[in-house]
Amino acid sequence: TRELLAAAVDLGASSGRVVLGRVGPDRLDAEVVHRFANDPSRRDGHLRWDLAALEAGMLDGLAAAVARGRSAGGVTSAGVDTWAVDYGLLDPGGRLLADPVHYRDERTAGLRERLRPVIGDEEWYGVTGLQFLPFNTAYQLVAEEPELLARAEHLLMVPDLLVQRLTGAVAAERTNASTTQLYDVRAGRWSAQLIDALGLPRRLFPEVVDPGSAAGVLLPAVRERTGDDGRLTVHRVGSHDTASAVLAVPAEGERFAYISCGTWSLVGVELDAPVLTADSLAADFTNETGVDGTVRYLRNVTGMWLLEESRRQWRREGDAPELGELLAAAAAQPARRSVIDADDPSLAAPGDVPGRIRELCRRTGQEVPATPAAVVRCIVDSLALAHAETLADAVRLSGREVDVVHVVGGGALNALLMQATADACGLPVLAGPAEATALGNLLAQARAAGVVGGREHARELLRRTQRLVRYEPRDTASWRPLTAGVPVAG
Ligand code: LRH
Repeated sequence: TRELLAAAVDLGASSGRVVLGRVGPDRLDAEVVHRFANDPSRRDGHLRWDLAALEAGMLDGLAAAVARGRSAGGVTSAGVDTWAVDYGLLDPGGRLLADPVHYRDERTAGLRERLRPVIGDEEWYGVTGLQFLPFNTAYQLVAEEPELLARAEHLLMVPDLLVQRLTGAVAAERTNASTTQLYDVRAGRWSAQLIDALGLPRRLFPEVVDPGSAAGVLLPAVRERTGDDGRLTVHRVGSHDTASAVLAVPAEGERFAYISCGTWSLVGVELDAPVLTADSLAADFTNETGVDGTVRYLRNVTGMWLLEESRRQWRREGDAPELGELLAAAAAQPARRSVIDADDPSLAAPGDVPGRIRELCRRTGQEVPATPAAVVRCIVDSLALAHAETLADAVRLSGREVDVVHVVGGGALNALLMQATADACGLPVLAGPAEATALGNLLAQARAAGVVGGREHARELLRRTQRLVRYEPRDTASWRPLTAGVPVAG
């Protein structure tokens, strides 16, 4: 039988990994061969990603994958996925003009309101179907330094930038282009109308290409650095990490919801066509493009960011409990003592998240969590509630009925959060795989190689090969009153 040996480069907001995958008609094995930190920092007035460091991590990882794969027949394919929305600008020689600015930078503050008279909400939503996240690419471009825009020949999203470093190819992978708020979701191309309305140069936006297409072989210098002998081809995958994650949801049929639970919790359903109704706009649901042109109908919930950033704060304060320890201590705390709006804007920027959570509890007249364990309990309960409310909205707005909630991503390993989510949703949760983004990345490559068939086949393969944990809803009734009465900050 045919098998594919492929590398998935998968970058998250706080770390990156390169996974060596072996995919065949009856197997899907993935091994992390390299992990590296992703440490954005403030430079030249903005919070920025360090692209050179990410590129170095990617190259080290590819070298490790190539070395490891040599005895097994050789790595013949690679793909790159990262978070969405962020981009870099290239000069006509293909050089990066500045490190990409992080979506959590404050440069887009207030832009949604300022741009309303230029492009109305209905018009914008009608074309793109995209939720109005404060950091959408369109807002970032309006906030961009005019001098850089004038010098730029092309804009590339972060995964496309990394593919350009590997192959020299310049193109916009479709799933990630759909997160820019400049992409026409029904026509399946850049919206010249929106680009012109914002006064952006049309030349910036390269050809849109599909997951599964070949980007090219490695540049000579990259070949040398990674040890590839010329056999490896870089393929486009669902380069938006969430597109890759949802491809790797091990669902059967269509009566399912998913939560891609990492730094963000992306909560929704998979549809064939976008929902562009006034109710959907009012609920700020998004219609992102998936692999195969599916629609990810979802809303962003502030996910494990709250836990990640709290732990960074505790480390800064010199008190750094292990994650396992923290969760065990949180499990021993009384449930739902204090529940906050996880999506409160005050929690979005890096900094003292535990302090801000305490402030929200104080403002809403709830018990103020005094210890890290109590803060973590508050985070878990608040996320479970946000999961349930968003899921109910997704079902109501799309008309899609669901029997099960699939949770993929690192959060699937958090048993406390999974049980609370099952309880709050009143539905069984099927948790796993945790490495869904990397697996979805590999599966898109396996399809390009003809080793895996359609989406159904990919998911069936996942069900056969991945270990899933089932959480039955237990303590559902006590969530109901809270759902109606959760104190809204303000
Ligand atoms: C998750 C994610 C999400 C986007 C956000 C910027 O990693 O890609 O889908 O909304 O990051």
